[in-house]
Amino acid sequence: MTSTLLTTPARTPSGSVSGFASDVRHFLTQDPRQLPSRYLYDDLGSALFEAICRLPWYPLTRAELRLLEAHAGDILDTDITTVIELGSGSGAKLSALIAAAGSGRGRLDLHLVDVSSSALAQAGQALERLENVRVVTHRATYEIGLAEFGLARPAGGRRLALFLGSNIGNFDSPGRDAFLGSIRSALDRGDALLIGADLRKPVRTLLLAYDDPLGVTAAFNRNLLSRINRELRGDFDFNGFSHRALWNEERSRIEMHLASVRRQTISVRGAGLDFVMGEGETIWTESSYKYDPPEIVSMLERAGFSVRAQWIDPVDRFALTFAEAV
Ligand code: AVI
Repeated sequence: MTSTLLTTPARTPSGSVSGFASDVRHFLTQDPRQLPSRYLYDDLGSALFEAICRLPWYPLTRAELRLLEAHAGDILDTDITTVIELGSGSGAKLSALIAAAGSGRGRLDLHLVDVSSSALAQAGQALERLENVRVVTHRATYEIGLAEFGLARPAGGRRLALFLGSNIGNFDSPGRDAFLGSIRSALDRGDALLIGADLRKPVRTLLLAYDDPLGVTAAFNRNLLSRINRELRGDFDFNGFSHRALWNEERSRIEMHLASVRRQTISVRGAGLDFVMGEGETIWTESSYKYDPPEIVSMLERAGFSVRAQWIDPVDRFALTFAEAV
C-alpha cells in the first residue's frame, strides 16, 4: 500500500463530538478509508488496551518494564527534580521506575499527561503514595500537556520527559518528527528524554501481537465501530467486519484494518454520512511502526537530542533510548 495514513498519536483525547463527527466524515471518505487511531481509546477501548498489555502475545509492556527497572538508577539520576510522562495511563511504569531508582533524592515533581480522567485519578493515587513526590495531573493532549509543563519551571535541577509504550510508533514520520520537536521545545538544554519503542522482529511474532488468539485486539479494533454507532448514530454491523492485522515491510509497520465481509451500506447520521463498502474493502484504523535501534537514535538527533544510552531487551526486541536535549 503506498498511500499515507494521517495517524495522530494513539492516546490523545477524543475531542468534542463535533470534532469526532467531522473526523469520521473526513477520514471515512478518503481512499483508502481510514479512522485516526486516537479514537480507539474511549473508556472501553482503554480498558481493552490495558487487557492487551497483559496478553502473552503482546510483550511490549513487560519488556519495557524490565528495562525501566534494570536501568532506573541511570534514568532517574538524583539531579532530576521534575518528570513529565506523556500518556501516563495507570502510572504503573513511573511508579516502578521511582521504586527501582531507590531513595536518596529530594522532592520529585511528577506531571502526568493523559486524556483519561479515570487513568489520571488511578495514577495520581498510586504515585502520591510514594515518598517525597508531588503529582500534577494534566487531562490534556500531549501538546497541551507539554505547553502547560513548559510553563512550570522548577527552581533548580533537571527535567526528564518520558514517552513510553511505543506510542511513538503510532505516528507517521512527519507527525513523529514534529512531535519530538515539540518535546524538545518544552525542555531546556541538559534536560532528558526517555523514549520506549518497539523493534523490528520476526513477522510471525508481530502478527500474533496484533491479532491475538483470544480476540482481544479484534475487540479493541471493532470497538471503534461501536463507538461510532453510540456517539454518532451509526449503524455499523459488527458481524459485517473482521479484524485484520498485516505487516507492511516497505514501511516497517503493522497496520490494523477492519475488513468488510460483504458489500454493505453504512449510515452515520451524526456525521451526515452514507456510503457503500465492497466485500473485502477495509477501514485502516492504526499503524504501529517498528524500528531498528539506529533509526531511533537518528530521529532523536534530528529533533535536537544527543543519545546517551540505548538499552535493548534481547528477548522481546524492545528499546529504551535515553537522550539529552542539546
Ligand atoms: C498504544 N500503542 C503503542 C499500541 C501499539 O502497539 O501500537 C496500540 C495497540 N494496537 C493494537 N495493539 C496495541
